[in-house]
Amino acid sequence: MSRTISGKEIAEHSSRESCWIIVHGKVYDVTEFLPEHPGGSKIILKYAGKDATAEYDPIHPPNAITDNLPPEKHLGAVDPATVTQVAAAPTDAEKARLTRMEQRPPLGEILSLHDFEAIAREVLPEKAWAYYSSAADDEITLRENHAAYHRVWFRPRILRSVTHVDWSTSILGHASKMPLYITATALGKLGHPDGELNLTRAAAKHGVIQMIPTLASCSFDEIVDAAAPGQVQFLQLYVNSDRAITEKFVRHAERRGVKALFITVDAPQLGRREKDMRMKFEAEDPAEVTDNKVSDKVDRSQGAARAISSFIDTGLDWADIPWFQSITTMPIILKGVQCWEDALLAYDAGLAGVVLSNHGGRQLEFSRSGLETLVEVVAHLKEKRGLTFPNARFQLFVDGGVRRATDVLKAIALGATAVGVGRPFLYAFSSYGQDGVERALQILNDEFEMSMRLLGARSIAEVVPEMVDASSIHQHIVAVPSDRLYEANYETMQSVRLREI
Ligand code: 173
Repeated sequence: MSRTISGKEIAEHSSRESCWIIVHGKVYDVTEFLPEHPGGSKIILKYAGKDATAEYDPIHPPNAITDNLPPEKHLGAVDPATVTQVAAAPTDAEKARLTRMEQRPPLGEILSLHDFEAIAREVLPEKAWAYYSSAADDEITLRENHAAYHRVWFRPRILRSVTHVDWSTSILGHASKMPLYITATALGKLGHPDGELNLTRAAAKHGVIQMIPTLASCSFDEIVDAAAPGQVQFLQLYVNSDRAITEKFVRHAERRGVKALFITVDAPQLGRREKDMRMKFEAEDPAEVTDNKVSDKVDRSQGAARAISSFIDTGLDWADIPWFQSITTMPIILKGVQCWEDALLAYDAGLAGVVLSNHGGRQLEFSRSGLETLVEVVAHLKEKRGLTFPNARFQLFVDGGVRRATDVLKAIALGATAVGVGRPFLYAFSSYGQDGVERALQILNDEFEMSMRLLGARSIAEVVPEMVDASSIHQHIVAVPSDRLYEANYETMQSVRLREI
């Protein structure tokens, strides 16, 4: 029974006892849903009796509210004549940000993936930058992910007639123009209104594969619908404690043509990302924050990510693997393996591969880089099972810290089938939309052409272990030369800010 409801009536329902909110012009009674909201009730109560659309959009797929609330809680449409749109006046900081956005350099001046990161830091909304760039604890693993690539050096070959070089490859049996894929990252709309669709569209144009995140801002179906005919997409899966939800999602994904299932296994609980956590804390009601007594109630554990991660099953276990194999025929890959022992278990369980990853340094601090793990996995799987890599039956992937085609080629030489790239594409679309992602892919493409020639490799098959010296890979303390990521992009960790009085 849909009716038109006045802003005045909605505003009367602004408490825990009766809580209505407006999302996209529709009015919902969320009173009973408050305790169930994965992000906690407090954030909803902040918008009780008001329009919550702007807060809702980046964090939820469009159908989240309609799927979760029973139809009788869908009260009707708001009468637009009765609500004065009190668009909050932009703060000075926001005005300055919008000016910086206007001042972005033209895309043609962007020469490397580092450049996107430097620009993103200037132009992203504060919350988006905090969420995307943050990593666990002291962000040592975040830095190590990139630094590990500095410890592998090339042994190029010469006089090999490199007029024609081809860096295309096959990932889990699917053609890819480059030995990399766009890996899953959550909450794309924090950075850009089109969110993950920027990635889908750019991936189609450049013939690379996108891994769809469980926690995308766009709905799964929107992302699949945006794909070009024949475009290959993989799915990253966070396993829900309610296995019926996971089963439905996986079956649906397979029906919709997704080609592989990457189960995230390194995030039973989210790491402490203090940059993200502080952001949320600072965004709380100032009255709560400034009153020391009340401030104890402020939940500091809730960054953008932690707020929506409570559904993830902490009980996930090796014993669950056969169940996944029973509900899908998609190849299954574990994402977040960090030692050879687990890679071996994955192989023995009949899985299609592993992503050697520490989740972009966002989970366990002092996890080693995927690149370092790759070296030990290749050695031990050879010793224990006689496997050689790359291997079509059991594929190794690496992600974290990749910024250059040379980084990718090092991982390929050491046995990876392909490498995942995440943040650089987030920074590219947050700063320039789809065009930014296309530019990033073009830059990588140009870097591949040059690097293959200089390496003396005419095809990916010719990028062999002998082309790299990885003898220092396990050396964690090395003299690192000056590095733009350290000096230009990374901030020092924020410390406590004194209150203004
Ligand atoms: O790294 C992340 O931020 C992430 O994977 C995540 C997990 C749960 C909710 C949102 C993001």
